[in-house]
Amino acid sequence: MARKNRAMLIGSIGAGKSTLTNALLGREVEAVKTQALVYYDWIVDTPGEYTENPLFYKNIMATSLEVTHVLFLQDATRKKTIFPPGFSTGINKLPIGVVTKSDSENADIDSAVQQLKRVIPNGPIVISSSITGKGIQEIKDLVNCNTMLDMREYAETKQSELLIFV
Ligand SMILES: Nc1nc2c(ncn2[C@@H]2O[C@H](COP(=O)(O)OP(=O)(O)OP(=O)(O)O)[C@@H](O)[C@H]2O)c(=O)[nH]1
Ligand SMILES: [Mg+2]
Repeated sequence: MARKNRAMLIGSIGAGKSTLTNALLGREVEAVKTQALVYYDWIVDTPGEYTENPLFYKNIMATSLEVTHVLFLQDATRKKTIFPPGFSTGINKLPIGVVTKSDSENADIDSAVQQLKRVIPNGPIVISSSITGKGIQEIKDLVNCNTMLDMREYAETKQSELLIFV
């Protein structure tokens, strides 16, 4: 499918960025540790170090200029978020919050959603699993939206429990 919109994935080491990249693109390979920026079709996958170490924030900002959307991944099995509060407001691109690993028996989805609401004061949040495929279509559809209003209308029309609009 031809896409003009592009997404950059950010989040902690092991949050599931590369596994989600594969799920979004239908690639049947196992993710290995990401060492540098990787460009696949309409996705830019980043190393978790970019989000964990503020010294790399300038790289996130510079790379965001190449995309239309930034996906903020929060691992549902992690108690804490490594994103600073309001982080999405410092990046002038359409934000999408993504809760990853919702399939895990250790997942605390409500807590992950609460964490993301603090990171993304305005925007959609999708509850996902790259293993079961939950939320994958919703993420693709949101990346096809061109404005915050489009994303909001999509979330309202979809009426899915996997999709929250803050
Ligand atoms: N249960 C479950 N495990 C997942 C899911 N997505 C990723 N994982 C596991 O989480 C681990 C890390 O996944 P990666 O995709 O490599 O994480 P990453 O964010 O790319 O990590 P870095 O490249 O180091 O920043 C792997 O063992 C994956 O199998 C998921 O949806 N459910
Ligand atoms: Mg990776």
